[in-house]
Amino acid sequence: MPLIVPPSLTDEDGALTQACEDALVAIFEKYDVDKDGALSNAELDAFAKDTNGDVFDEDTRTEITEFLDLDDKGQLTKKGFLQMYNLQTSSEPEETWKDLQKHGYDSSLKLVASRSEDGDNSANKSS
Ligand SMILES: [Ca+2]
Repeated sequence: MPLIVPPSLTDEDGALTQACEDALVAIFEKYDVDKDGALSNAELDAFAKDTNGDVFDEDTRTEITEFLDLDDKGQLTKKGFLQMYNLQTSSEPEETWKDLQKHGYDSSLKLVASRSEDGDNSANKSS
């Protein structure tokens, strides 16, 4: 595989770039099946399986509930999801790239994988 230099996922302050955040939010919303703005255990499991091939282990779960933003039901919020990726990206950007590619994004953060989203974008998201 040729060595490509993808755009940075973080800015000078270590925050996720807008393009990166947009991609992650889209992934988050894909797995937030009931659209309550947070990932339940089942939703998080589905995400982890698609991303890593397996559900998060106990340690990772503990870290998530200990360090990341949760809603009052203990579910990982969108903010927490972005926090998780901010942490990972600052230490291991290549891991985040791997995850993004897994979810169909190319090295310029464009969604390239074909998804069945015909008629699936009618949801009116007004937060
Ligand atoms: Ca949810």
